[in-house]
Amino acid sequence: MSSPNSSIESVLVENRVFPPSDAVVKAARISGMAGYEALCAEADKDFEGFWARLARENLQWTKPFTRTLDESNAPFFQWFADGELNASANCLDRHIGTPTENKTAIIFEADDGAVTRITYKELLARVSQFANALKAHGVEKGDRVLIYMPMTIEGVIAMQACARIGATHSVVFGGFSAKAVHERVIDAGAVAIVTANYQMRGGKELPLKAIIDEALATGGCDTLRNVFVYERTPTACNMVEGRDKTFAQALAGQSTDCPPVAVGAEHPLFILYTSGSTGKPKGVQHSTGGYLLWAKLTMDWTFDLRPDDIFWCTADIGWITGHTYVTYGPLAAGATQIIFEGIPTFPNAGRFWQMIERHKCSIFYTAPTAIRSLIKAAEGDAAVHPARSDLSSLRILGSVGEPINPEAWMWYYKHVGGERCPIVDTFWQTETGGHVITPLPGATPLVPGSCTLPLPGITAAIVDETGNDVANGAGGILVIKRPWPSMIRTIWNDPERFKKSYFPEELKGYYLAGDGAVRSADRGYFRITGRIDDVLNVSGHRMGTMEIESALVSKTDLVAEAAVVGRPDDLTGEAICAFVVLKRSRPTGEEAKQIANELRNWVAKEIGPIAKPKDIRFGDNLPKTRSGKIMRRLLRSIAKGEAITQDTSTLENPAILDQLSQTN
Ligand code: 6R9
Repeated sequence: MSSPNSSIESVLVENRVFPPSDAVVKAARISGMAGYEALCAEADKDFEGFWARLARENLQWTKPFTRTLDESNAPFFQWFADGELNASANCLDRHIGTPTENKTAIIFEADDGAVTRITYKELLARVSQFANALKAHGVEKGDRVLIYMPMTIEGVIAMQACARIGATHSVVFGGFSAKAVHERVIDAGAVAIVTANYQMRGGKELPLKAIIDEALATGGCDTLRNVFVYERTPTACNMVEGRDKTFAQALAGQSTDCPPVAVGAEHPLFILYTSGSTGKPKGVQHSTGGYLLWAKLTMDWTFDLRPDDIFWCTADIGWITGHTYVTYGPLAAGATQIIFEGIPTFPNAGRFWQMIERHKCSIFYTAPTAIRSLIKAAEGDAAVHPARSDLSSLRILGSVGEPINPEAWMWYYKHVGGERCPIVDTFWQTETGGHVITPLPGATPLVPGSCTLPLPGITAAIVDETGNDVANGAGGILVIKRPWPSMIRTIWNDPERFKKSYFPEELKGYYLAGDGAVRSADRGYFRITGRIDDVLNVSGHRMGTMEIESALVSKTDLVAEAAVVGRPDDLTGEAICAFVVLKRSRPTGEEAKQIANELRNWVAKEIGPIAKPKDIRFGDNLPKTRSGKIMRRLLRSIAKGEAITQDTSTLENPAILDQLSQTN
């Protein structure tokens, strides 16, 4: 863990404050700071009673729980453990027999603009039918199913169908490589894969099934029996006899009625792989009860959801944001939501704004990186400026994935929200399951660039390296002191790594988020200053530096050694910069460019295109201490183009710094 203070150099003083209007406060579910404080006080006074009340009010239990929190095997906390429920029943069946049953659950807009709508009742029928297809192919409660799907209604159906029969899904983002899929099939011990022949993005037809074929051809996937292929486009794909079935084949003759399987509250609803500070991605395991409670509750709290809202979270189901705020939260809350297959810049960079107008979106939730790229596009071309679209349906805006810089915040507030819509800057992680630090739209005065205050019951704090609280205004390590219902339960197959990564002994048993943060001196508001471990955040996507390094050095014919660091980037937040020592002499000029390209493509093949380094620099060696440790702090300075001011006296080979400063 590097010193959090290094990332707090740019402490900005932000004086602008945007309190919610009286009308917004009055209409809100959690109304004003008094409403927020009342919930915090309730959690303070009776922590378990607070969560028990909310779990009873927000979820339908087939067997009520009698015990709220079990801390006896900390940090493997258990919530509502003797209760039973089904997540899919809590998202779908609960609405049947209520006016919501005929409400539109999903408005799907395809890449080419075609729109499909599906009601709750229809969605339940389709989820049930697919669940029956899974069962007919031997998928059982407790089995793992890997999902590699485009953003479609069928992606949500696949996830919900797994939940319905108690199978644990593991969604892999459609941009990940065959190698990444292969590793995840093996680590999760998946018995089935749900995929599509192709996906449509920006007018292009991109293969998905071919990547699955490549992954499975690698061998070693002994648990895998079936591959289900949704035919997204009419183009044929390779089908393996006995193993592969199209959706049409699998669904033929299956009933649209499938009773949900009750599972214990701690039953793993899903595993989602995310990057950590070692080369191997971590399978973050989430529960059913606590996770679902959070998904539902934060729809109500953070988004102040109302029955007539049209909710749109632009995240892909391959990320945690797509799990909680596409597949589970909106459905559990009975919302109408928009799902978009394509990309924000096709057919032009006004697509998001045009879609908000077209579907009368009222709550819009996206990532700073998307906002920044759309600002750039709008500034260059008035035709794609949000002012060209009628955005009056909007009432709340959200941001997630990385810190939002105050300039982007102000633009979002002004040009998208018409200075009328609160922005909820939601801080959370794959591991937290849902929002943990965020403004509440009808309560919290907003400060650009700050995620403001923890949700009620979330004991977020900033501490030093020994776990002691630091004063407001001083930077430190972000922790959460007490467990909460939707927290990560373990790392699949690696409980030791779970303990070490998230509950290091020196931090008194607190949950370590892995981010640095600072609280403002006046309001005590949190501002996230970035990761303090070897995790990068590029366009809101998490990537481990070690993961990229391992990919580079796995090109054994060429690469001897590699070190990867992040550097700030105006558009993507952070950019990946790789320093590489080749097994041959150091290339320069055209040759260096060519090899750099070859290595970029190699990384895309090993991990996925999102992991491609932006800069690759070659050296005869890397800057190392006499004991052989790579001095990453120096590399970070070089990547930023800064003059080296650090002490280089322990450096074995100072001449190397000049070499590495040269770009290709
Ligand atoms: C939900 C999600 C988690 C990391 C997290 C932090 C960064 C997310 C943020 C934010 C500042 C916000 N992050 N939201 N930083 N402000 N509102 O993104 O999960 O992919 O696991 O990433 O993203 O660094 O630790 P995940």
